[in-house]
Amino acid sequence: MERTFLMIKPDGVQRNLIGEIIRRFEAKGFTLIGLKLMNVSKELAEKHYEVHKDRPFFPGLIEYITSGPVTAMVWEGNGVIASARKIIGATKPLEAEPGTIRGDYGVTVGRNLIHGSDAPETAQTEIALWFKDEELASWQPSLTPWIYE
Ligand code: DAT
Ligand code: MG
Repeated sequence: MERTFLMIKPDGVQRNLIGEIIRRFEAKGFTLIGLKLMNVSKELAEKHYEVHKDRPFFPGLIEYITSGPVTAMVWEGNGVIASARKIIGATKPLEAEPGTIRGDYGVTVGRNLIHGSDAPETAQTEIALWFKDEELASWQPSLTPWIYE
C-alpha cells in the first residue's frame, strides 16, 4: 500500500478546518495511520521545504509554517499520493478547481491550507522527517473489502 504525508498548515488549523479536511480523505476511502497536532520548529520547516530554500518566498513560507500548530498526518491507500494531490488542488488557490480543498477554502498561495507529498520519493522522505516508525499505526479497516475488490 502506498503512503503519503499530508500536513494541515497553520491557517487550516486556525480556521477550524481540521475535521473537514480529514473527512474528505476518510470519505474517499484512504486510511489514516499517523496523526499529530504540533508546533513546527524553524529547523523542521526549513528541512521540509529545503527544495525551495533559494526562492524569494522561502522566508515568508517558513514564517507561515512556524506561526501556529499544524496537523501532520500519514495516509495510506492505493494511489494515495497522486489522489491526495488532486483532492488538495493546485498550489495557487485561485487556480484550484472548486471541489478541491484549496479551491473551496483558499485565496492566496501563501495561505493554501494543506501540504501533500508530490511523489513516492518525497513521500518517503517526508514521512521519515515528520514521524517515528512507532508513531504510525498498523491496522486493517473493516471496510477494506467494501473499498477494494
Ligand atoms: P505545493 O504545496 O502545491 O506542492 P510547491 O511545492 O511548489 O507547491 O510550493 C510549496 C509551497 O510554497 C506552496 O504550497 C506555497 C509556497 N509557494 C509556492 N510558490 C509560491 C509563490 N510563487 N509565492 C509564494 N509562495 C509560494
Ligand atoms: Mg510541493
